[in-house]
Amino acid sequence: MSTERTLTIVKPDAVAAHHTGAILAHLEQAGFRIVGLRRLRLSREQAEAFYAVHRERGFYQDLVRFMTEGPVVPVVLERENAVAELRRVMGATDPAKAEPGTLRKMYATSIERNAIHGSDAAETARQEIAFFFAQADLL
Ligand code: 3AN
Repeated sequence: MSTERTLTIVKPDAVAAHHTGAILAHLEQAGFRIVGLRRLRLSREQAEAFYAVHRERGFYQDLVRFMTEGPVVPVVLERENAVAELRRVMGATDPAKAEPGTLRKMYATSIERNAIHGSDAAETARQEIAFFFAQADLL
């Protein structure tokens, strides 16, 4: 398995709770290299576009409201098998179902306010990285 990149976002709940540093430290200790990092507040249009795949789901508008309520920290991560490894370290979408020691078990408070995003496949990762970062900013 060769080196791969994926996108994580420290979500507004975890940023507001001052968990950004702990989450990034956990990811670095899990073998990820940080190759791009920003801090920004998503506009409604940006959040709708980022989550367009969930447009038809009942939770879509709530999700957009949550993701725009405060700053987020999008981060590009690199390691072998990065997409799958991030999903493993993050834990299940619903923190009640997340394994002990996973980031969502530690920091999520509900299925919506679940602390961290992780790309779900290599192609999604490419699109999501391009959503936030210019190639020249990934070092
Ligand atoms: P994941 O973030 O684990 O890939 P997705 O892609 O199914 O999960 O969902 C994207 C985001 O939508 C989740 N991180 C969560 O914030 C929200 N979400 C997913 N399912 C629900 C649900 N049943 N109710 C409320 N919010 C949800």
